[in-house]
Amino acid sequence: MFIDHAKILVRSGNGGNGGCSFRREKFVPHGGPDGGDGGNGGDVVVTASARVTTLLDLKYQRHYEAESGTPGQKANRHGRTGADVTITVPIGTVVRHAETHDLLVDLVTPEQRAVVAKGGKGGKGNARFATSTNRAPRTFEEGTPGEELHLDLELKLLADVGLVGFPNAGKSTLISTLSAARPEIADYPFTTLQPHLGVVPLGEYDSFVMADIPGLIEGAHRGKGLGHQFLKHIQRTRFLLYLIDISEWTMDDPVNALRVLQEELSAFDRTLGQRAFAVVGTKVDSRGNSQRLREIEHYCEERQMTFFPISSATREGLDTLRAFLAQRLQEIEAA
Ligand SMILES: Nc1nc2c(ncn2[C@@H]2O[C@H](COP(=O)(O)OP(=O)(O)OP(=O)(O)O)[C@@H](O)[C@H]2O)c(=O)[nH]1
Ligand SMILES: [Mg+2]
Repeated sequence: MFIDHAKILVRSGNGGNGGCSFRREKFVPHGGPDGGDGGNGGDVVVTASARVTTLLDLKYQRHYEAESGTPGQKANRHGRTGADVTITVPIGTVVRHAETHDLLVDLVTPEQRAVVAKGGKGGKGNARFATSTNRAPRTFEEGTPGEELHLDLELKLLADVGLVGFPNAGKSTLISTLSAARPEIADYPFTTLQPHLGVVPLGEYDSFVMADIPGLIEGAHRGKGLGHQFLKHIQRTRFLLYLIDISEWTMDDPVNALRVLQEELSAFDRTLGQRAFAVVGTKVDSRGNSQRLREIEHYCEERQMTFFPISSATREGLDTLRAFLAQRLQEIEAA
């Protein structure tokens, strides 16, 4: 199951108290202070891993507690440091303080890690308080307590190109033709119920990441269909493709489809509506209604929108589209 939001409670370990003891050896009547320092408490750490793709585990385990440090011991022995607890989350996870909503960390690279609750410090043992005038101090420090806080974690996928379209437009088919991603594909609406990422290879060394999200319909921002909850997963893309089904099997007016999609994106996030994009007419292997193709082509031409006719079935236009995306991403990066 794909879960992109979770709230958890974390607690770092307490610092151990400093020790308070005196040397007691046979034949040494007044031994000096020998209480060691307390151990530091363990931290709560979050780390991003490409092997994790959902926050589902955090729905099952909602409490995370690091170990406390142990107290300092006699004979100047330090207490043991408490073990950290590490929470592994998908890349693209944004961690916020649940109450203040302050951003704690945005984990955008693999293996990136951050301490979200610092362990308490161990206290000094009485051995550290000995001075020339006070050779037998009973003073020792207490360890400082760990922190406890509620965290709000939200996964916002990271991808270069986002696919947007009505249900059945051919989004999942396109990503599965260009990448190794294997989302479900079927001839009914709302086949895809969760976002999928696919790595599109470019030659031997280069690649970009494409995101397929569930289909959008008019009124998505008011909760129609699957709503617009999935749009957050293309919020961080640099380029969008609006996929418009131009085959004879749909009744949607292609120009209206494009308008509705753009409006839905703008209603969700104005900047998303202004993101760089191109329009893609899908399923051109079905030429039953070339009128539809001409309409959308003409509409795009008039508005200087880049348009690509493609067919994932025959691969027509796919190489051109991929090369265009590679080029545009490079330009966007350079800008
Ligand atoms: N003839 C033809 N059919 C296609 C093409 N691309 C997709 N289809 C068909 O169109 C239907 C819908 O394709 P999907 O890729 O599942 O569409 P989607 O946009 O991911 O749909 P949702 O996940 O429901 O939003 C499937 O039956 C596909 O086989 C194409 O290039 N040519
Ligand atoms: Mg799909």
